[in-house]
Amino acid sequence: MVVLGAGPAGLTLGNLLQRSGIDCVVLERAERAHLVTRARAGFLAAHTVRILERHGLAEGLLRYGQAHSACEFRTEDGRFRLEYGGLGLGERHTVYPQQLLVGDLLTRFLAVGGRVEFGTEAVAVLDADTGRPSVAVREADGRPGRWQARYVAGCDGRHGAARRSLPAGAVRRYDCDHGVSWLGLLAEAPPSLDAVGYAVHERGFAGHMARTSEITRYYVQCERGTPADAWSEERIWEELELRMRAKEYGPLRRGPFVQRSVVDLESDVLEPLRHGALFLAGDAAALISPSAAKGANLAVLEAEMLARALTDDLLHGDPTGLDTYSARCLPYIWRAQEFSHWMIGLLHRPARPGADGSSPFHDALRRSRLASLRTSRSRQDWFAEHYVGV
Ligand code: RFL
Repeated sequence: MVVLGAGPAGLTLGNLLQRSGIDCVVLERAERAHLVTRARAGFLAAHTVRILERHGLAEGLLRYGQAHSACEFRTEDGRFRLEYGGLGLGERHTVYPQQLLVGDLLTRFLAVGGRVEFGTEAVAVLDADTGRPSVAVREADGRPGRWQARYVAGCDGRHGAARRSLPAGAVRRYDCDHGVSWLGLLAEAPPSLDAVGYAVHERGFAGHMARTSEITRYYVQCERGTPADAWSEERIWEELELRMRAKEYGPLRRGPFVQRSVVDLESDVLEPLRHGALFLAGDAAALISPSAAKGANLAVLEAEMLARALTDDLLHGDPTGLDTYSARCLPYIWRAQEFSHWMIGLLHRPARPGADGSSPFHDALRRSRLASLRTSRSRQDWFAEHYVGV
């Protein structure tokens, strides 16, 4: 079994296969040091924690992760707080930086005899529609190489080789560009509030999310095409304080920004998540905008489903799970996409003044959507269930 990519999807899958006694190698383009320092996600759903716990992969996050169960909306109509841990299914997030989770998964995988080829870039998946697929790679020393396997798992993200290797017409891609961009920042500063902060402002969205007691993620909506280094630190803090209405609700705790990137909010889903012997999981299967923190959670869910299906096939000769893998994953993916899309509409003023959907009418709809979330208990329960659930 060859797994492309050592992110949450590939490493969860690798761990589960290796423990079932299925020989597998993970091919990873990056070096190990890069993997375990690459900050991305942080909010893990209760279901994700249960999966990782079930397979003995949750030690680090249970020890160091922080339970999180509230969010605060700040808008032109005032602020309100949702204690979502007491709503819906009564579940909470565990905040645990993705790079720490990846580091834990990697350590466990290597400890059970798993093999990761770092610095090895998959170039193409070949002959996926035959019984003898292979992966053409560029080895760490630059030389070409080839790996043969019974099955290949494409867990190498949206720009990986798995997607590129799909022949035209083999899968259908549903995609959406939400027309919104965020400047994503990691500040070396303690969180400023004990909740996720979502600010809707006429100048654009701003977000606050705890990562650890010393690191906080912030987002500032920016114009499409803005370079990540376009704004000075001072300007970013001023913009954040303005949009988060710090004068009314309290100052932000400042610190240097240790990472910046611009994220264009885009989503897509491939259907089906299989082409012959090539299976897709995680961002390679479906890209989801970070507006509702679903990507890493879906990656772990799909990895568990794929691991079970591969185990049934390879150890027990039962291909049913592989045959139904795509159809079983897609409802979860679409449900997460629908909620993320709804969140984008909740948090942003219409993106392109004058373009379709950017009318005062739509702005008023957004305010009404926030008002019903503020006042309707059934709406709050619905929100909580989808916000923490997968
Ligand atoms: P990853 O993590 O991108 O890992 C893919 C791996 O494949 C490697 N790779 C290759 N290796 C070999 N050959 C090739 N040709 C290769 N091409 C790529 C890469 O080096 C990499 O190591 O995909 P995976 O495993 O599917 O996991 C998906 C998640 O990483 C992603 O969905 C989340 O980070 C999304 N996301 C969030 N998800 C959450 O569940 N909760 C959050 O709070 C959350 N916050 C976020 C996020 C994503 C963000 N960005 C980067 C847009 C916050 C941000 C800013």
